[in-house]
Amino acid sequence: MEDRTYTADAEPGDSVTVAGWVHEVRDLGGIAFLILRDSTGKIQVKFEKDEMDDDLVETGLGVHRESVVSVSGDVEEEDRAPTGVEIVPQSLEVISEADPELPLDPSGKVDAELSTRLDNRTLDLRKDEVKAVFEIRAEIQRAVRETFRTHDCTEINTPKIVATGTEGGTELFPITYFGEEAFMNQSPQLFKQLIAGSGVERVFEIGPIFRAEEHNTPRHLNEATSIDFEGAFCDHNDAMDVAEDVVVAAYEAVAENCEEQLEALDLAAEFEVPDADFPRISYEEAIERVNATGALDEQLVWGDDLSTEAEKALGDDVGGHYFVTDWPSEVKPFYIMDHEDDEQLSTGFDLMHPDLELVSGGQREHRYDQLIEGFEQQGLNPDEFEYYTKMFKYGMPPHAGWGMGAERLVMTILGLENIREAVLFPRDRQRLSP
Ligand code: AMO
Repeated sequence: MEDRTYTADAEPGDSVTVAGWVHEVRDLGGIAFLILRDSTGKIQVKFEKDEMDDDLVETGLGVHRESVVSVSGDVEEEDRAPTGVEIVPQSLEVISEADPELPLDPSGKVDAELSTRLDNRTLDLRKDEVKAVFEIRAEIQRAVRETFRTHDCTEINTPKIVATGTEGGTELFPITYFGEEAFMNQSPQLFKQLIAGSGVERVFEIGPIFRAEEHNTPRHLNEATSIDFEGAFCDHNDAMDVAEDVVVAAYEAVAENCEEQLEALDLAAEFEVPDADFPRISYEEAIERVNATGALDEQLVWGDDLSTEAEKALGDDVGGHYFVTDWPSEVKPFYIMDHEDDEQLSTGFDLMHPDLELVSGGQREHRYDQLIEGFEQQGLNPDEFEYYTKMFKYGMPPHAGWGMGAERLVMTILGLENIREAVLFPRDRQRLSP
């Protein structure tokens, strides 16, 4: 829109045209106010009924909340106005009139259920504290990208329609691809490895992953955003160092650049950047610590995966961010390498905060014969993965990497109770639109 001024830039003495949404109309009798909101803030428009054109007053005060209007007028200093300035209007145009019956109250005075909010995301995002989550998410993604660059990583984009899954056959969404069965990709896992082995060496991707999870929980989505790292000539310890850097950089960026958003979320006073050097606890120690808490009915034994209850007990015991390392080989996927001196132990690791899994990764099996063996041990047919395995015959360096859920990162940074709060349009068991 030509010659439009953002409300935050309106200075006393200026003649401006502002445009945005009608936040509120307050009629006090002889004087009335229309509060106009745009992406930069709010401004008060003053109507002195006796001194103004009747049509202008009638249009300005008759307009429904959340209608889109533009107002032209003079900006004046006014100490009593919420932002210290107000506009004395000369003209007002109703660009898009809103229905007086709103499905939710964007002023936030009336609470709405999460499902109502998600059904009406456009209106929901008009609330400062909701908009703040997505502005922070954008800042986190910016900081993550920049941190990867400091680690010499190249950003890549890999296919989301694939012929095979990698993270266990039960969680795949099948689709029809020109008459043949295909799947939505669960992870860029195999592609990022193929690129790390190409000579590009260090790569990252921020993109969608699709999981046909049976769970309908506050921590699972059926479409999530995965932040993936893969580095040639890296081992699992190097990969953990990169994960730690990315997480700390995300917190730092929020602390430095999102003060206003933290205020809107009422988090400004308590927000803390975690110290790097997250503890690295072995799986063996983790199960001993869980057992020692006495929180579980049955003691964990070597080889058990950590259940939600076990993760909760461990999170309560350790607190903050910590890695669980040296998992039993059998609970980790075929592409994770075992320790050289102990085949029962893998180089796989998870990063937890404090009972939510944020990251999983490890060093990869880059030796062709061992890789094929791994497929067979996991009951997978290596022939179906020939496009992947054959590249291990042409010079594959040792490499390591990880995947981090972007929504889980936002969720833990902001202490959100439900992962859906961190997604504009979540996909879950009940929700396929909007
Ligand atoms: P994994 O399956 O553990 O590992 O996924 C990595 C991270 O992605 C996030 N995540 C999810 N977030 C929300 N909803 C889901 N349904 C969901 N599933 C996963 C979690 C999890 O820690 N290929 C490996 C990674 C690697 O080794 O590089 C993988 O996908 O935060």
